[in-house]
Amino acid sequence: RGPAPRTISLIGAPLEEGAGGQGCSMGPKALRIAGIAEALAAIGHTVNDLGDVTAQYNALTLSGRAHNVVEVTGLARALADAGEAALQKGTAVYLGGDHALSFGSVAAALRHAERIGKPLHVLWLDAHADFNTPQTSESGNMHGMPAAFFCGEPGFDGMLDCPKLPARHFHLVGARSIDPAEVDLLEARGADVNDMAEIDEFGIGAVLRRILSEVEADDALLHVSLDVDFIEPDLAPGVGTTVPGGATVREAHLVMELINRSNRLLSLDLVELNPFLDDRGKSARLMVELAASGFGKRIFDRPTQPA
Ligand code: 4U7
Ligand code: MN
Ligand code: MN
Ligand code: MN
Repeated sequence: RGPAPRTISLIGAPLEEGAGGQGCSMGPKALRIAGIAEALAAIGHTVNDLGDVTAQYNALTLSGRAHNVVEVTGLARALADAGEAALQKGTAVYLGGDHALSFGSVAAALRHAERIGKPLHVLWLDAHADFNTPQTSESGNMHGMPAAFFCGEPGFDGMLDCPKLPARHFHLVGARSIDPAEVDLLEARGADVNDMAEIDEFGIGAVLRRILSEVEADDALLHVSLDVDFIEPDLAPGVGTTVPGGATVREAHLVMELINRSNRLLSLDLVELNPFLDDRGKSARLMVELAASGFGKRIFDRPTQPA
């Protein structure tokens, strides 16, 4: 007996202009080769792969430091529209692409939640907070900015339209590399920051149960954003921004299994996979396994590896 069947749309977002180096544009293809559609279908879900979105570029400049704002905005707008349409039919899984695609995927979730009159919470599984603005960013890389955007920080005028997420609905888990300006902003706005020390102290299950109980109490929908660098670099090397001290395979699985049990998942980002840096598809396959756990694949369904 599996989970209740869902209609899941896979939407490729081959964005790499938000990251500091190239390679994330190959992420959607690598996730498809690693079997994302097959893994979700095997659980009993109906899976429609909508292919990759096509960006429409328009002139735009932001003041401060923000590289490739035209490319990021073009992709994010197309993704927000495609995602919004997909959410009317069920669940969306975004195949990244660097983390700047979440400007679009979270915009879609916020528009959908507003339309059906429910609050949204966002679970951000990441070594980083991605809470910089063009004014605070040292790197200018827009994959470090989406959370500041959708929580309503200034500096993103003209990019795309969506309702704002209250910062207390932004739940960061796995953090271990936050810039000083981000620390101040997160604190000032009341975001829910759960760093690796808290995971070590209380266990990731306790942290997730507390977050999911807040989602339940709000009768809210949940968008989950999974950055490859949430995981320990040796276990998931296919990412450009590794930080030691990440989640283990079992911790990451438990998070996804608890998300499945919560039955609140609206949409999921699989982001920052850089196949150019990966070790024989290892990180791509792990991301697919984690996504499957989020949609009800059970722990005793795992294959035994041949010697
Ligand atoms: B990722 C950084 F300075 N904070 O803004 C920045 F440390 O999507 C990193 O989480 C951002 O991988 C990392 O450039 C973005 C840096
Ligand atoms: Mn990130
Ligand atoms: Mn990160
Ligand atoms: Mn990264």
